[in-house]
Amino acid sequence: TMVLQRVFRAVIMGPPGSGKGTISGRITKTFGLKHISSGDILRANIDAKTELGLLMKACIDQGQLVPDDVMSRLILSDLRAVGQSSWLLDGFPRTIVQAEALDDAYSVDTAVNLNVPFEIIKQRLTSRWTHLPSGRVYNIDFNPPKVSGLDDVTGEPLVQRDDDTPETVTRRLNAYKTQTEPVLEYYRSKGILETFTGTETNRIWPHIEDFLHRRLSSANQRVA
Ligand code: G5P
Ligand code: MG
Repeated sequence: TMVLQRVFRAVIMGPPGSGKGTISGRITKTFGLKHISSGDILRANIDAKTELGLLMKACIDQGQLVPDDVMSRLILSDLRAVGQSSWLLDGFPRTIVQAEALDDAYSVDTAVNLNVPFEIIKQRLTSRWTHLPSGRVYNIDFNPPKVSGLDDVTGEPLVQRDDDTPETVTRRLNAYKTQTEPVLEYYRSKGILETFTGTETNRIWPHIEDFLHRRLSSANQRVA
C-alpha cells in the first residue's frame, strides 16, 4: 500500500454494473483510500430495518434514485466521520444537485469514470452475488466465490440484490442516462474527469492503477 502524505479525495463514476465496487476494492487495497459506497450504506440500512432503510427500499427496488437531500445528508455525515483520511466515493454523486452539495463541502481531486457498454452490463448484474455486510461482489462467470453461495472471507451467505432483475436493471440504466450522465460533464468542465473505456475489468484496472500512481505521487510531491 502506498503511503499518502496528504488527503486525497476521489469519486468513481460509471453505470450500474460497470465495476465500480470491484475496482474500488482494488483501489482501496493498493492505495489505502477509504471506500464509501452509497449503495452499500443504503443496503445496510435496509438490512438493519432502520427507518431510513424501510423508507428507501421501495425506491431502490424500483430502480429509482433516492431523493437528493436524503442521500447528500447521509454521505456528508459519513465523510465528516472519516475526518482527515483519503477517500474514494462510489455511487455518489449521482445527480448535479449531489455533485454541488459535495463541492460545497470538499474539493474533489479526481473523478474516475468507467465507460463500459450497456450491453455488457445486463448480463453481469443478473449473475452477481453480493456479501451484504462488506459489499464484496462475486460473479458466476467472472469471479466466482471459492465455495458456491458463500463469501470467501467470512464464509457468510451471499445474496442476489433485489434490484438486479432484468426489468429493474433497465430502469437503473435509464436513471443513469438521464440523471447521472450530466455529472460527467460537470466534472469534465472542472478538468478532473478521467475516463477509462473497456469491456473487462482486468484490462481497465492496470490503466487506473497507473493513473492513480502518477496522480498520488505528484500530489505527494506538491506537499513535500
Ligand atoms: P449502487 O449500489 O450504487 P449501481 O447501480 O450504481 O448500484 P452496481 O450495480 O453496484 O452499481 P458496480 O458497483 O458498478 O454496480 O459494479 P460491480 O458490482 O463491481 O460489478 C457488477 C458485477 O459484474 C459483479 O458481479 C462483478 O463481479 C462483475 N464483474 C466486474 N467486472 C467484470 C468483468 O470484467 N467481467 C465480468 N464478466 N463480470 C465482471 O446503487 C443502488 C441503488 O441505490 C440507490 C439507487 O436507488 C440505486 O439504484 N442509490 C442512490 N440514489 C440516489 N443517489 C445516490 N447517490 C445513490 N446511490 C445509490
Ligand atoms: Mg456497486
